[in-house]
Amino acid sequence: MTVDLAEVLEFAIEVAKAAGTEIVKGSEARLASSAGADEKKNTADLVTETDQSTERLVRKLIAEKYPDHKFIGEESYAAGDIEPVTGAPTWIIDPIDGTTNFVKGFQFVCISIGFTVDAEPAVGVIYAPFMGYLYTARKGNGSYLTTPLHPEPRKLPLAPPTTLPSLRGALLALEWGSDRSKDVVEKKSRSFARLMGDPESVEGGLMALGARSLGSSALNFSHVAMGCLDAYWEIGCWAWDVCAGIVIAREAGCIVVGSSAEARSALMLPNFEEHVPSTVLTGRKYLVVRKIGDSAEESGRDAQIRTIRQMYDAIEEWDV
Ligand code: LIP
Repeated sequence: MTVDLAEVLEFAIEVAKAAGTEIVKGSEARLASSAGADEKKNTADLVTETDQSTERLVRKLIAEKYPDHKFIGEESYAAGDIEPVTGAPTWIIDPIDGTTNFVKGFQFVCISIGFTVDAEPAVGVIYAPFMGYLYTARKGNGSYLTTPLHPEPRKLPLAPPTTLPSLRGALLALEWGSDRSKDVVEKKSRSFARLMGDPESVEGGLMALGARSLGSSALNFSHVAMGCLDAYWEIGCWAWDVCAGIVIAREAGCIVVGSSAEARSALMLPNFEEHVPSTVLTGRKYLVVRKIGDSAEESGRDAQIRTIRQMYDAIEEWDV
């Protein structure tokens, strides 16, 4: 099946806008009725009627336009419709990424629409309707952002990439996620402590400049693509949380890798991005580092690889 990726992107933007309208409408209805949210896995993993209605809308629009394409969505998966990622053209959707934010009325909420060909993310659209931020990317064609303040698409990253000589200058995205079991919370806490801690008193401390938790994996990827976050690490996300973000980040010159073991073996290869196993999309472990500028001491690409190594030296992983 041949796929016109430019057409897919245009259509994905239309779908994202329709989904955005549904999300805003859902939010207004919630505020008027003070509706609650249902728990999925536990009290830190929520779903609302708007997650479900938005996914139904998106799924219907895609099925009408591309009846032969496969569909993987967070809420369809939760309802037992479990499709694996194969080589077929596939839409991978999170109707609301940032459901906790949605429930609380915190603005970092988006629809994330990814599209894969040969199991590789090829098109990504992320639309944050409360902020009016629209991120778009197509493999090989760069990634772009439009906002209410700048309605003309701007190429990402938004400014020429600066150097990043050490983690001390890095603003990181780190999330608590929804798995709060003892082993996971302890490994995460120790990892956070090393990334953020002062080496004078924290063993292995890298003392990063700061950390943010936007509460949306897709928006964390997008902010690294913009260049305003330096890196984002999380374990536990699903393909629908990251598919669109992977395209947007890679097209903005970021490096996206999976687990530490995968990243370390891939980094040994000369053109490693071509060799990064396609399990990155579904591997549940993600590290993304922004495009970095060249310095007199090292190329931007070497600085990205060094940053990945430094972060993975500080991080303790676990099996999901
Ligand atoms: C969320 C992610 C977030 C992660 C949460 C959750 P949801 O997605 O985007 O980064 O920390 O565990 O997976 O549930 O809002 O679609």
